Amino acid sequence: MPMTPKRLFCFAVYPTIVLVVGCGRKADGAAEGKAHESRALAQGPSLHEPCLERRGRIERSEHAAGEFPELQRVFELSGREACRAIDLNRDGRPEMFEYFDEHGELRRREMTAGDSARVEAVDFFANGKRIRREYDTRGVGQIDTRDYYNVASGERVRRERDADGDGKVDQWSVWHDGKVTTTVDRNGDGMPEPDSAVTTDSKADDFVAASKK
Ligand SMILES: [Ca+2]
Ligand SMILES: [Ca+2]
Repeated sequence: MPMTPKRLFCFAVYPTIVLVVGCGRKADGAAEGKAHESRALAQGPSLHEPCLERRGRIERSEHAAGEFPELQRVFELSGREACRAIDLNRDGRPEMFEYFDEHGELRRREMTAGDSARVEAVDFFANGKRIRREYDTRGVGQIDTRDYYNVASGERVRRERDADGDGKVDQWSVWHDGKVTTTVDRNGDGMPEPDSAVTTDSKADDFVAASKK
């Protein structure tokens, strides 16, 4: 399932809204640098890092109705919280996983896709600040898109994307002044064609389709 603006919104602002509105597909009305680098983005097959599968003590919180756990926190024997699984839409299954480093700082956040357990986006953090987001926009268990963030401002600054899924970057986007400029590699030489540059409003987080070669 493609990443929609609504799902992206849920993912982006979850920490402040999760316990207020929830996110997901529930039908009850709940809110659901090196710019020209062409290295491979592939990973997988599973992008999920074990959380509930880990050895440790699991602490559950129950929501008001008492039917499903909203939050399952996994603690190591040392007492440190290793990760947590969050059921955003209260359908009994977690849509989000968060992982913490030895200092208790958030280091990784996964978001699953719709009705499946497949991970479709992963945020990476350093000292609690997001530095990168990776997407599996094709739903095949491989990262095809990476966004990079300005740590100080929290704003996204650039994107590398393998739109045709051959493992090589073929699109480069740069955010600037509320706009985003994207260039593409049409001829497969690993470099963007200068006349391919397109600048659009950056409000919508649409993924640019692959160019024909
Ligand atoms: Ca759920
Ligand atoms: Ca490619």
